[in-house]
Amino acid sequence: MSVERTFVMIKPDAVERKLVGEIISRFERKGFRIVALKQLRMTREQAEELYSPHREKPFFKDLVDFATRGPVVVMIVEGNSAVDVVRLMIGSTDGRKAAPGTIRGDYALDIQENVIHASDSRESFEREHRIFFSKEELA
Ligand code: FUP
Repeated sequence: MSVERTFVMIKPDAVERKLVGEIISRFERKGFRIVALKQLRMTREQAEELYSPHREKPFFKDLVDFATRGPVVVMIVEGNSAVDVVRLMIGSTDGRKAAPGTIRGDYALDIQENVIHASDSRESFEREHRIFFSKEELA
């Protein structure tokens, strides 16, 4: 087991629905440490960089519109195997197919408005967290 970090973003739909506390609680109760946390409104440039692997997909513009329509909460979460364990906790991309007990399985019914994002690899974490956090913020 290795202690590592992952990047998590609570999306505008979940902030609108006042699910922020509930979602952060799940990570804390699991045993993760919240290393850094803030609420902000993403710029289009930040959203385009976050979703840059999907730049050529037909849903890219819609996704950026959605991600920038209101505030999001971004955080860095730390603990044993954080990348893989947090991905298990958030569930499958499509809320209709995500297993009950996962965050998307419990709170989402849509593939785009699916409540939460988490890095899918250590490489993604390295790229994604730098969009929102400076070195000084990673205490
Ligand atoms: P995930 O890693 O589970 O967030 O899913 P992906 O990296 O496959 O997709 C990134 C985001 O694109 C998802 F959160 C939702 C969005 N998406 C769509 O809006 N439409 C699609 O058909 C597929 C993904």
